[in-house]
Amino acid sequence: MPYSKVITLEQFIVDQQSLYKDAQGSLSKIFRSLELAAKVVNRDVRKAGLVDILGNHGATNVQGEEQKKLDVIANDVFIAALSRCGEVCMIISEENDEEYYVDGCENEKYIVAMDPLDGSSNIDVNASIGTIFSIYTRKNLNEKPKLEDCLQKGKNQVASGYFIYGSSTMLVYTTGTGVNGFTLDDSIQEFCLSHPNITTPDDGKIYSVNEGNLADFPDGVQEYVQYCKEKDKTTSRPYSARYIGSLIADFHRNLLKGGIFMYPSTEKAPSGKLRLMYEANPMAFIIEQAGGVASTGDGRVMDVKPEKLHQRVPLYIGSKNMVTRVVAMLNNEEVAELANS
Ligand code: P6P
Repeated sequence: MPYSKVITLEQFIVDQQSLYKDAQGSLSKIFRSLELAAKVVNRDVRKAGLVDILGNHGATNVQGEEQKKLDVIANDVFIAALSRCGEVCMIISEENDEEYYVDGCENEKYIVAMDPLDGSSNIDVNASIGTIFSIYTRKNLNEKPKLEDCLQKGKNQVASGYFIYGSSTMLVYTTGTGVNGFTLDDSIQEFCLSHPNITTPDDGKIYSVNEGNLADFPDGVQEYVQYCKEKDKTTSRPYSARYIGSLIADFHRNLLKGGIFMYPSTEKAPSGKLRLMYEANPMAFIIEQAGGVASTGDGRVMDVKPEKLHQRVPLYIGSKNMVTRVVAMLNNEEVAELANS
């Protein structure tokens, strides 16, 4: 593509900003910081095998998971970049036990929740990993920022997105007016618009779940997994099982091709494994903007009122008809005749 046709992330944001009469460019500054941090993390991820940054950091995070060195590096890089942009008052991170208050930004209104490096168990085996972020605004600017300002329902998000460090490095995000994807052109170090107006098919032929936990799943999920495996040409079954063990990679493939990702409650994770604030909600905002559905099994993900920063929820997310079916099975409801899903 001649570079005269290329739309960089910067140009796209400026063009979009002109759509909002009261835009002062604050969100644009946050995106520029996220972009810079992602380029730094991308550089470190790409050379991870060459520099002694693989292996465990020797610490564990609030989740009780061993922190990989890249987890810690990514967390530090994103916090530094977001702190420097001057628009963010608080940062929530999977790697930090508590909310992080940005010095000198007590009067700013933006809050960022993030998983700085999701899929960290895949770092040492060169599988796709990524960064997930979610952006909110504080409602009461007359008071100093506090924890309660963070605990907002996902439907209050002003933006969400993810960087995927895969066979190419991409940014996929939404600000509530559709979903767009940008691919990093290494030769000019610019994220360029490559996937405008992403929508996800109502039906898909891919299901993503860790079937090793099948015996622990709720009955409705076991029933749905069995449904996915049945032979029925009219509904394109059996579906294909695809599970990388990295939410961003599984989500991204299903977003583009159609499919469902499930992380149900299990005996080991009675509330599910994925975190509401910086995994389920940001992905839910994207999938809904792309025409899909995100459910906890009991209701819409973005309607859940968070009680704790690192709260977990079961997650059923993807093509509308596939999620609708598994939720109906979970709730022993008659499955209305859906298109082949
Ligand atoms: P399991 C990665 O650690 C992660 O948080 C998600 O990216 C991924 O979808 C999930 O855990 C995989 O969990 O229990 O199937 O290994």
